[in-house]
Amino acid sequence: MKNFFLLLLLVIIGFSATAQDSIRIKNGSFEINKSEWEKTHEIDDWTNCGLVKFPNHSPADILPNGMWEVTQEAFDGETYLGIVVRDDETWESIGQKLEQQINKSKCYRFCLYLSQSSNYKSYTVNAGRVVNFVKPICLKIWMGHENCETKELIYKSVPIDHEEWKEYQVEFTATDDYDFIMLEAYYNTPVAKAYCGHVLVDRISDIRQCKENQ
Ligand SMILES: [Ca+2]
Repeated sequence: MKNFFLLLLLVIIGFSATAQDSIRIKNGSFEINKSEWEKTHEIDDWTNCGLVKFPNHSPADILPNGMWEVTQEAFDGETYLGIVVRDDETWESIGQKLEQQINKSKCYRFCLYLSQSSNYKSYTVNAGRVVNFVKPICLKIWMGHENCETKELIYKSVPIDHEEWKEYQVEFTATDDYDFIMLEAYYNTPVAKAYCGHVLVDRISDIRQCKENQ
């Protein structure tokens, strides 16, 4: 019986250590109640930072939703995130408060899945017509002290130009403690002229501290 309690104690300690090492991204698979989303266009657990910066533009999309001729299947679950850059120097982004703080000088890792749709058609005022938003763009990931703040860039993807979902690994060591994360669509810079493009995002894993030989 003594051994049983000792074993139980070790399991509890092990579980606690694992829990502390792992920071969950809330709704990292971008699943929604579709009828609610159609009414509010709010994404559960995320703030639409693009609307804060560019209030006259449309919000980030949960797809597929019957719009923009996007029919790509989700990598995980039913839906995923679609964020765009536009020809008028505006772009979409979303953010959330992390359940635990990211600590400075510690190495963290997580992964996510990215792809591009062959169609993402929307009207733009600048062009005066419907444009296919398919010029490849990058995904930037920021840390901040407040929601939607771009304090420290921890990741910038390559321009995403593939229709199949591919896993991308993020590894970072921040220079400060942070409570907020933000995902941002951005042009493949340097760029002479703003253009229309998009990136699709699905299944962001938990953020874990780096371990040797991992
Ligand atoms: Ca999903």
